[in-house]
Amino acid sequence: MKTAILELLRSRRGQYVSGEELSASLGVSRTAVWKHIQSLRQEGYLIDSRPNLGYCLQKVPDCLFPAEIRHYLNTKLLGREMEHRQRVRSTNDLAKTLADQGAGEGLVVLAEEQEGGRGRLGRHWVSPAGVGIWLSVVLRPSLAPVQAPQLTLVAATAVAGAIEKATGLPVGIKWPNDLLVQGKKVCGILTEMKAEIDVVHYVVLGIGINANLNRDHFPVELQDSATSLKIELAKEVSRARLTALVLEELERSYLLFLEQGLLPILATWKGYNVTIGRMVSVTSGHQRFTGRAVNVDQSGALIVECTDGCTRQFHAGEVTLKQKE
Ligand code: BT5
Repeated sequence: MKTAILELLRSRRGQYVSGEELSASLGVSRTAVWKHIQSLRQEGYLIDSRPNLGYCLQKVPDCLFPAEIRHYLNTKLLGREMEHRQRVRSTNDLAKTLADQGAGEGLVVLAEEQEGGRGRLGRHWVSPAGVGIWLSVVLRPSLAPVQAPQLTLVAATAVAGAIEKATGLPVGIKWPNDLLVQGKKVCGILTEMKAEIDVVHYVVLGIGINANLNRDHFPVELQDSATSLKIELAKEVSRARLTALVLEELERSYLLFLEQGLLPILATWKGYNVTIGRMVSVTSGHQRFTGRAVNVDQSGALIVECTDGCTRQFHAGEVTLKQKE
């Protein structure tokens, strides 16, 4: 009902809609309308009310409420169901709990703040309140578990496209899961799955986008390596609009991947590549290799011609780009 009231006010933005009209067209009492208006105000919607005129929506908050995202969203699968929280430990953790309880493919979990946002290998992901896009998507692809990491490349390509469309900023992808703007990390992706030897039960794709963070939201040690869209654009972005765009691009890339495999995704991925052709060092397990990254193959693995003369294939790992020669 609250969403219906919001939509009606939104469709007449800047105009006053009488309590009488709201209650008649939605089939609830005027007291109920008033209670929902109060609740919307508590969520940050600026709604003016005037005697004899009614209610007027003046400002919507910049938040990740499902109603705000749906307003822009044009998907069939992703975001049909959404769970929003003000604060969670990690959206990936909540998404996994919900997936364990049977959540369907396409569920999106969003949070304004993460207290225990995670990167790969248990690393911390800085996720302050009200300024980032911290979300996780539940997928149930019929894939072999070894193919699941390919979804990281699918997601990276989709998010890079969404950010470029929304902001015009040039985005680079550092294999496998970092999105960079001006060489600094603006987004990270964490792909986790529940699987048995030969079957994936579900994949949770966690996406963290530094949308409106200021420099001082980052701890000092990250201030030279991390950035946000706001820092790069010198203005804020609409998080709800960007989230909708991310989900649309992700759905398109995911369905293409399921239908045609990684090849068409890789073609787009290569347009964002900042890894191939560069001298890199790759940490994989406890080992570290140095060499020239020469390709990403059809399985999504990074191929490196190492300085010891061996060509190696990495399915996972941490890549550091060396200074350009
Ligand atoms: C990642 O790991 O880049 C994956 C980040 C995924 C975050 C999303 S948010 C929604 C979902 N829920 C979660 O709990 N996680 C996902 P990795 O490649 O391991 O990079 C982690 C490293 O990036 C850290 O060790 C820091 O050096 C750096 N870092 C941490 N927070 C950052 C931030 N907000 N922006 C840029 N760099 C950051």
